[in-house]
Amino acid sequence: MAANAQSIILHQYDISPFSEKVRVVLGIKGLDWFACDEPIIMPKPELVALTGGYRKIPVMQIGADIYCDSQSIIRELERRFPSPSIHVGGAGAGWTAGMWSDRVFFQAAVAIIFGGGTALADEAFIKDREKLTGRPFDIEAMKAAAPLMAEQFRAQLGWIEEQLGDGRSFVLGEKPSLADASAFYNLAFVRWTSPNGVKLIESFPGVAAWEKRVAGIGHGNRQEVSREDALDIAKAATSTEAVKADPGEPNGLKPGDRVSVMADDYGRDAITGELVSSSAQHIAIKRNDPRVGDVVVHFPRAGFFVMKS
Ligand SMILES: N[C@@H](CCC(=O)N[C@@H](CS)C(=O)NCC(=O)O)C(=O)O
Repeated sequence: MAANAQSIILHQYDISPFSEKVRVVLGIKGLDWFACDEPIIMPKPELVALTGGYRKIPVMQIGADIYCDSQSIIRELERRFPSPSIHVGGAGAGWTAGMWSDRVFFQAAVAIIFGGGTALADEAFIKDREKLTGRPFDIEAMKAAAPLMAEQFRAQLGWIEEQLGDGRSFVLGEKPSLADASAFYNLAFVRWTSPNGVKLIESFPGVAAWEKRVAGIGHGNRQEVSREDALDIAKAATSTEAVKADPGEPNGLKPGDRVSVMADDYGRDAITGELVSSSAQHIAIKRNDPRVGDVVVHFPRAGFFVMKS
């Protein structure tokens, strides 16, 4: 069946580690979804038409609702498709594991991969990532730091090994959860790109066995959709997000306000629109683009700044 306004469309690329986190969640839930492959470097005109300037991967589209950042995507998948849940023993542990993996563990994995030399880092890629982070992508410095970062990566693999030490199958118990998807994707990234990193992973037998179990979950049922078709679906659809004020909003923001939203780490492009709904964990803003018409773009709150504009 072709993709339509109800389909899950994941704007992604295959060697994107954050996409792998979402793909494992799609696997845990056994969902049907469409992969819409995006370029690894800018320009990404179709993606930016949907998001209003957010360029990172992954982004999920369902009709005219556009979810930026893996946190926002997974939160929405859990809301729309609650069973089986990606939470085991309470949601906080999964989100907290996500924040650890996305920041500290990811930085150690990146240092191992690029400090060890990888074909991924050609000139165009390096220039693109310098623009993304606003900092030099200094391969020589990464090579010099690689031994130190190997210690960091190993120490964190060791935490996973300790967590699995009582013989459990998955990080939080007998069922796979967001904590597994989060801990796993950095290992997948290392496996795709870094033979030295793989040796570190395999020095932990419990981690290596768990990694195989998580890989065995799969990615649900994947089909492909083109970027043009994804844009046509957005243009023809209407957002399903209801207007909702948050009485606890700390800065008095309310529906109808014009706001800008930006990531607090890298890729800090501000996306501007009209606030539709917000809570402690999400903000949804409406914007218009000639190619896709009215869309509602969703972001997490943790890791993002919202400013009145
Ligand atoms: N906090 C974001 C991070 C996403 C991220 O850094 N994605 C990488 C690829 S996995 C990226 O977009 N790199 C730049 C690019 O692909 O243009 C999330 O959780 O989705």
